[in-house]
Amino acid sequence: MTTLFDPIAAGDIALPNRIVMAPLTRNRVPSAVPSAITATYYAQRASAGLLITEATAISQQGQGYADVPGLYTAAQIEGWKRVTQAVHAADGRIVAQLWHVGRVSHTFLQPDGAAPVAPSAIAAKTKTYLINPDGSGGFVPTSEPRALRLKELPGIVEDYRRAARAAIEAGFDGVEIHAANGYLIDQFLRSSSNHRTDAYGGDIANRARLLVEVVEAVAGEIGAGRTAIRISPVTPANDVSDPDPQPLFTYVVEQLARWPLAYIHVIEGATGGARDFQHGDTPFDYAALRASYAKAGGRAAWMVNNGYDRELAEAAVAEGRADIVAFGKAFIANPDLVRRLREKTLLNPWDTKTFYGGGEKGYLDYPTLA
Ligand code: 8OZ
Repeated sequence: MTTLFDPIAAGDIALPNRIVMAPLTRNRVPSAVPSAITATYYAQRASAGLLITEATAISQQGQGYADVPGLYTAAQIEGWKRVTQAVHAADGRIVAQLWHVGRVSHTFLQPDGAAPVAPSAIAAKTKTYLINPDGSGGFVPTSEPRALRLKELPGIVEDYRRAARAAIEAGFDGVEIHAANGYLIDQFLRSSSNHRTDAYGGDIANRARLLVEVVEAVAGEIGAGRTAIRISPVTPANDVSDPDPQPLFTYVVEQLARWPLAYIHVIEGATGGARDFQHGDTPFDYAALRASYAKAGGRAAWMVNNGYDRELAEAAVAEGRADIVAFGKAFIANPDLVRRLREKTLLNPWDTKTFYGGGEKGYLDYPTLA
């Protein structure tokens, strides 16, 4: 029987166990340049089968929150080198999550104070997080976006490609393309946020076109075996929805089967919320999604996430519903989560007050077992 503690190959990345640290935004990276505390935070958690970085902007236009990192300047690449070196010195593995927020942004963060960009000029009823000059933080409504022009889309794909190259230069073991949680790629996928009438809007193939082009560019640049992707078929995060997610995401995974990717990372239900969240009367069928991927020839590891505890994770892997399980909040509070799951010890509780912003408190000071 397969357990969480068995090794697995995720494409070209060899994982010593199947317990992965989920990407977690922490808003502790001023000027978007990772620092010594970023390196310590990830190195503390290096016993994970794999670390996925917090969402990391591929361009300034892709920035949507205060004090989140980027991968588009030389200083950012140098900052990430400290992180990957510290993780590798601690025998860990780490991939960078590549992020363009699309409309989930604020003019305050955009180049020249411009409007954030989106598939269509439809504002998200959601908030972003900004930090005031005095250091205090707060959530504010996102700005009105403008629709991307057709001729701008190759430039967005190019920004993903360049960021993937930068990730390899910074020493990462691979990248995870963030196509979840109502950010740019997901805004194109879902019909609530994509009202385009060109080749990137309308039917499913058109709405998935940007995703497919980004995967093709990134996999072509750094190798499919170092390229992964995260999707969230039903999440309402950041005000996206689609009345018919099953055929949409079936098409997406059938397309993803074209490349021997590292892993497919699926958020089940509402991100950080109910696992059984659904639109209308039909529950989303994750087993059918995985079967469609396999039927199309997909061989990447299948990673699941959202509200897993030890029992649920053990069962998912033992019963073959997943190859790998990503843990979020539990990894914030338990740097030695792998050991604690193995030894079935109690977990430290997390402190929601220190999730976003601040310094070492709630970041570097969670205790490990003696
Ligand atoms: C929490 C706060 C800010 C951003 C996501 C990148 O949901 C995020 C995020 C989460 O994917």
